[in-house]
Amino acid sequence: MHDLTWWQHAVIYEIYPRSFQDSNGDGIGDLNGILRRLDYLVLLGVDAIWISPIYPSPMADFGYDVADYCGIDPIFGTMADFDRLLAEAHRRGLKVILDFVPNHSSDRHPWFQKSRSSRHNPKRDWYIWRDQPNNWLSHFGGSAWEFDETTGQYYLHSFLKEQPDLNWRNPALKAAMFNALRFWLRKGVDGFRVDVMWLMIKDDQFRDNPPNPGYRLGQAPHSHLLPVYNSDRLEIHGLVAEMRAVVDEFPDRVLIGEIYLPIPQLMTYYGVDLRGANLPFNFQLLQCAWSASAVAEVISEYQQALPDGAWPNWVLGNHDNARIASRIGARQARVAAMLLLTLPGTITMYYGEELGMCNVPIAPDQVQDPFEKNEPGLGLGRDPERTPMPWDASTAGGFTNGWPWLPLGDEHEIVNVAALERDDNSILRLYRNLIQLRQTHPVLVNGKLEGAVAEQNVLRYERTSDLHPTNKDPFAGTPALHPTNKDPFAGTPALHPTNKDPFAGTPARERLLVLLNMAAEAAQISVKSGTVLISTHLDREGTKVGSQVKLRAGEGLVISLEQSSGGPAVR
Ligand code: TEU
Ligand code: CA
Repeated sequence: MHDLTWWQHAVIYEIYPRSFQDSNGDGIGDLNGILRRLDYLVLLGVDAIWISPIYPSPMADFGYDVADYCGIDPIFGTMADFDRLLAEAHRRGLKVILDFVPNHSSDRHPWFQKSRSSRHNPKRDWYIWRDQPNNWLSHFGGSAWEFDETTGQYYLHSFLKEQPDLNWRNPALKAAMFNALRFWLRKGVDGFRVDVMWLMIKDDQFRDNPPNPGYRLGQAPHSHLLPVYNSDRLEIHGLVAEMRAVVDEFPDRVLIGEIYLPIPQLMTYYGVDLRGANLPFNFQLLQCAWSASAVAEVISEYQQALPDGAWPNWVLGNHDNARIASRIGARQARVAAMLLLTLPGTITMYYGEELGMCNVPIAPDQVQDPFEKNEPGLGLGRDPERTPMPWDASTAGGFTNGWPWLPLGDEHEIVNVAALERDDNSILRLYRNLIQLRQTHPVLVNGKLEGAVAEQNVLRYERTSDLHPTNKDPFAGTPALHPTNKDPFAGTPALHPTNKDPFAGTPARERLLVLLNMAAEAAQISVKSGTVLISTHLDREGTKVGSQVKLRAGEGLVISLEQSSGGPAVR
């Protein structure tokens, strides 16, 4: 994988900092807590951590309301703590990605304080003020407009009223935000996950949104309208390209966009000539039904829509969505792990997924999430997937010496890091082995994906190294590489002088078959002969399979297929 940039072959691990590890007994996770757990992450095998916002914040939306884009909230620690965490992560070969929240600030941000103070304040236009509201809705319920007495106008807030939207059409605001990016990039931060990238620019005429004929009861209230005029506006792409250019002022950084849009629109965020986001987050697996045919369709659709040269990525969970083990059950969570870690491109996982962690039920008097407080009882609240990481079986799970800000689930007595580390068959072991497999078989990262078909309820695809998924064939026109030759270019005229060999140390041509039984019954599948590299059950490694393979209920296999007769394949 030597010719790939680090983020292309990375497994990114999202840390919700309030819930990962508390170091000072206040019941809230912090930077020194993350520091303490870096070695756990190294052992797990991930390449990068993305930390949800740690900036100074009144915490109306737990950090997604930023009051200073260049600071650290005391709840999480100090700037010195951050610098130490960054250095210690880098020392261990871990990259650090920060969350950037450009669509809105906190209403306590000094910019907004000035903006709301007078219609003539120079910061007035850094936010979006109107004499009259239109019909736009807040994602967290109610109108997206709030009347402000002082100056007698309404300001826009796509989320809480404590999160006024910034006006990205204002050049001074834009410059200030780009300088905030540079502040962190200069420190050595490896990239950003950009919050609600597709919402940053709104219609300049503030036209009303049309009603959504597809709205169904129980859906989030803002789905009453189609977000035609306040999301995914054409001008966003120029802005994303500018943001990318700022990130590209520094070598080897990554720009990731949080974008909830259907595949065709999502793909436009790679930008003209791929100068947009390096990775527009692909949330397909969060949203599709859990059946072999549905997942096969999503994989094919995503692959086909990927622009030439665009790097794919897959996400299995995040702090806004129900945990995968709760969505599909403990057994299928292992299948999901194998799916995730055998798909092409960059992988993002959410803390606790490696434990098969479930949503934790939150009693009404324990609710923290403002979304649940605004729209109670619809099941929209996000506290259940944000509960503390269970490190051991003790009362507070080793997360804190104090009282955890959200409860740990009862199951944490069994489902915790210490217990799963002792169990050779645990999902934690499965995650470690799959991540390792991905590292030792680069074909899983950048090989071609063929198939993606459903046979009964078994999802089947192959990962093959004969063709690069995006660059066509990296070796086209070069002599066949010998599988045992460590340096494929030794003794040959200079080949691809700028490209290192992505498959060095692995056979020249690999064919891995992935079979994922997404049903609760066993299944029998016809295959070519090969050797099992890994089973979700962790008990068949190295066994040979012939013309038929039996998959147990909820079993997934990665099989290394034997090459067709005549020895190593010649391209
Ligand atoms: O979420 C954006 C987003 O789309 C939310 O509306 C999401 O759908 C919601 O959480 C319901 O599931 C981002 C952040 O990830 C989220 O945590 C923030 O609350 C939100 O932006 C505002 O910054
Ligand atoms: Ca703390």
